[in-house]
Amino acid sequence: MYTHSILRNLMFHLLKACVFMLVGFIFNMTTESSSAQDVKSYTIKRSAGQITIDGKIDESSWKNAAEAILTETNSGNAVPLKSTVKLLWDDEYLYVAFYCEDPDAWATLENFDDPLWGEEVVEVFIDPEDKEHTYYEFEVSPINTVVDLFILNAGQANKGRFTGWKDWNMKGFKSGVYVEGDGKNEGTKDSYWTVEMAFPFNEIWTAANRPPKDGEMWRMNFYRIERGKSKDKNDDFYAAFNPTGRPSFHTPWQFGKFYFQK
Ligand SMILES: [Ca+2]
Ligand SMILES: [Ca+2]
Ligand SMILES: [Ca+2]
Repeated sequence: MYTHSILRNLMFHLLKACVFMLVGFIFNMTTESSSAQDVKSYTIKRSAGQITIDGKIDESSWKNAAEAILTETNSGNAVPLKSTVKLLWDDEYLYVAFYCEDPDAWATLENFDDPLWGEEVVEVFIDPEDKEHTYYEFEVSPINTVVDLFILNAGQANKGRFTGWKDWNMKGFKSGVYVEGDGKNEGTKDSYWTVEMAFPFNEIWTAANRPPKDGEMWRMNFYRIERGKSKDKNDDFYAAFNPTGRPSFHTPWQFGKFYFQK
């Protein structure tokens, strides 16, 4: 009898442990998949005519593109300076336009592939496959210096550990910047800077379709780094299309969902 009751107890505890493990597993699966479902989405409309990549967002097509407001990367709270992004596409290019309100835009780095993330910059991360492990990263400064990288990311289970291949360059990428003020020197009184970019679909090698099909979804995120004063980091901010929930841009499981509409 005694042995039986010990066995029964053991079985009961084993069963309880199994149930807890199963519930934990299901809960983890649910929270992981729900994080990808909760990200913001955006519908990319076709451009009606030519987009001139000069940094001026004055083509009539841009007026019909939805304006998405960037918020603080970690928290999703509002940022103190208006920061927005718009997208368009045609058969050849994906077009991106940023607006950055900025009382003092500045930049020192002038060479292609310089480490721009230490200064003021807008950034585009593109993951056409939606597998959350590889993506293209582009950065453009107020003086139109560009760095592009191909990123390999270990994923959410490995806390987004990543490495970047800077020697990868996208052929045919175009960018233009317009500054209402002076984008070079710090301490000058400026109003805003705007950026236009064109990404040739043919060079986005990991995309299933080039150009994308009607209704196709790509994971992407769009960021801005504002550095109030280069010597005083207190008024820096980091803004994102979809907040990443942590102080890092390299969070592909939190990239937004972008739908191409014909
Ligand atoms: Ca333009
Ligand atoms: Ca600034
Ligand atoms: Ca590069």
